[in-house]
Amino acid sequence: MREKIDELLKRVEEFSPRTAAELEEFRIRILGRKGELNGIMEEFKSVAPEMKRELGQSINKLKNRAQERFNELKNAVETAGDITAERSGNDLTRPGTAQPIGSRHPISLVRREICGIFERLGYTIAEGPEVEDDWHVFSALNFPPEHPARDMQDTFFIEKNPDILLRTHTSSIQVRTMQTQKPPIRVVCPGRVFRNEAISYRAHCIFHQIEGLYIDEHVSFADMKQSLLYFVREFFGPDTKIRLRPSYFPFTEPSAEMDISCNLCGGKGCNVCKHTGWLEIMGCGMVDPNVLEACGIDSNKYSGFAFGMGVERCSMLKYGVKDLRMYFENDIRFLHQFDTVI
Ligand code: 2U9
Repeated sequence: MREKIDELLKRVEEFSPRTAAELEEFRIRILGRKGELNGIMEEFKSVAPEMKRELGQSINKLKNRAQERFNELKNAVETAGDITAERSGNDLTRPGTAQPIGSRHPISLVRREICGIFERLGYTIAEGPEVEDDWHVFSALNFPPEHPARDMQDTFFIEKNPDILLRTHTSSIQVRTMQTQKPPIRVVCPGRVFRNEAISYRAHCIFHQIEGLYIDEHVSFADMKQSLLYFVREFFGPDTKIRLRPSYFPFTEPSAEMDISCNLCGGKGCNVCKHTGWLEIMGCGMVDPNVLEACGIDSNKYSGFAFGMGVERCSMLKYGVKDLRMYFENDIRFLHQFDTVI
C-alpha cells in the first residue's frame, strides 16, 4: 500500500497535460468516483489497525495534493490554450491571422527619400540639438542684432541672457559641422524646427526642414544649380524644370528662391500653382563669407552653396496634400494612404 501511495504521488507531480482533454482524463482516472484514489481508500479499509494512522495521513496528503495539482494544471491549460488541438485538429493550410503593422509616417518617407538622393551625390547626414544657443542659430549665420527672427514674436526662447532657444532652422547643424570638419564638406541636415507661428493649413509652429551645405575650393553657383536640378528631377520626376528668382537671406549672398514647374498641370497653370505654372520649393545661395569666417573656414580659399526646404511642403506637393495639419493629427485614415510607399 505504501508503494502504491508513493507511486501515485510521483505520477501526480510529474503529470503534464498538453490539452484540456488530457487533464480531464487525469481527473477521472485519479480523482473520479471509480478512480485510483478511491481504489486506495477501499483497500485502506482492510489495513491492519496499527498501520491505519500513518497510512491514513499519507492518503489524505495524496488526495489534497492531487486536487491541488489538478487546479494548478487547469489554470495552466486555460491560459496556454489548447495547443495540440490547434496543431493537430485544425486545417494547417488555413491562412494565418494577419498582424496589423504600422506604416512609415509620410514625413519620414519624404525625409528618407530626400536624404537618399543627396547621399547618392556624396553628401552625408548630420544632426544636431533642437535646443540651441543664440550664436549657433543667429550670430554665426550673420543675422544682425536687430533682426526680427531674434524677436520673442518669432522664436521660442527657453532662457534669456544668455539666450537659449528652440532652433528656428536646421542651419545650426551646418554651423556645428563647419566648426568641427575641414572642407571638403558635403552634408544634409534633417530635423524639426520651431517657430512662433499661428497654426493654419499652410503653417505650423513645429515643422521639418532639410538643409544642405557644400563647401570646397571653387564651388560655384552653377554647381548649386546643377545639384538642385538633379535633386528635383529625382524627387518630382525627370521632366521637372527649375527657375531661380533673386532673394535675400542673411547667411547667403547671392541668394535665390527656387521654383519647380508645376507637377500637376505640367506648367500650363492650375489652382495649385495659382495659374503661374510654377511652385516654390526651396531657398538657396552661396554661403556668405562672413558665415564661413565665423565658423573658422578661410573665405579666400573656400566657397560653398547652401539650400533649405520644408519637408511638409515637399510632401504636400508630391502627394497632393492640401492641409499641413494632417501631418500632425496622426489620423490613421490619412497615414494608411502611405502604406504602400516604402
Ligand atoms: C549655413 C549657411 C547657409 C541654408 C539655407 C535657405 C536658403 C532657405 C528655407 C526654405 C523654406 C527654410 O523651411 S524653410 O522655411 N530655407 O530658404 N536655407 S539657404 O543656408 C545656410 C545654412 C547654414 C552655415
